Amino acid sequence: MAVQPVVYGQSDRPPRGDYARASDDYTCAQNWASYSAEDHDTWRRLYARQSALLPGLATERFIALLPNLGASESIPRFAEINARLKPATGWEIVGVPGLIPEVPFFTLLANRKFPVTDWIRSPQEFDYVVEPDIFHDLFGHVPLLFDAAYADHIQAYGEGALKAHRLETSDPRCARAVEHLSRLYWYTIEFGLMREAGQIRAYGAGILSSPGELQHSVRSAEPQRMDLRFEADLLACMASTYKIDSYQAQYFVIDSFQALLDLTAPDFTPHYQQLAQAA
Ligand code: HBI
Ligand code: FE
Repeated sequence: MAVQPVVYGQSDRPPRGDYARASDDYTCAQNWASYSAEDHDTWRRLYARQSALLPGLATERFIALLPNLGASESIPRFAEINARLKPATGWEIVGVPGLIPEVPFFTLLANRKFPVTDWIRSPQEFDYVVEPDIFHDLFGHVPLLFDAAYADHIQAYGEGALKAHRLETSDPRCARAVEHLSRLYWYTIEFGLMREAGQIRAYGAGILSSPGELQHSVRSAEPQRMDLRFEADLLACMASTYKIDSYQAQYFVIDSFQALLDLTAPDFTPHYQQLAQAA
């Protein structure tokens, strides 16, 4: 079935990926032979620049797990990563042509399948690419899938997001539940900070894959940094809008992945009802 292309947030631009080759669940096999020498060189340069910036800015846990990607001189093969990832936390990465609709995205996460865009940015986009490419997804998201608590949280997010989608379509008191929950994803999995040995460190994929935001989010005096510890913090996070094309004005700081898993374990229905009333 030729799937409908979807681009998150930017409806006026054709999507980069070739959605015609994706299957019903939006996944497509990684065609490793199709990468050019220029593609591999872009990966090598992105990996070298970003990994040199990590010490003192990224969480030690991320730095320790990064070598699980295997290749730094060329684009990793998904099958080789999966040979290590599946036994570690039961996850596997699957190729996708780019951003996919919410319910297929949540369904993959709920089944411990992490969607990884299979194309890489052009050399001209070295410093910034509008849609997440393979470097953002592999370098930013995949190393922490080797951490048990983080891996459990991401699956719980997928299951919770499918529930939020059911709730917002069946219960008017839970209006915009998916949007509210997506903000939690944004402020943790994409742009989250963690307190580690009393220091602020980054674990969000959007920060870890960005040369500028890694420094800004951890060192700059500008942004607000709020604790994400208690239910009130969770509601504040889910009530906070975000920007997709500039540094965040605020960040949320967790104490550990286990603490995030515990904080988000209870039923979110009351949170959705409270947020729908407040808006
Ligand atoms: N699709 N491939 C891909 N990767 C994402 O990170 C992604 C997506 N679709 C939707 C989405 N993220 C977020 O908007 C969800 O929180 C809804
Ligand atoms: Fe991402």
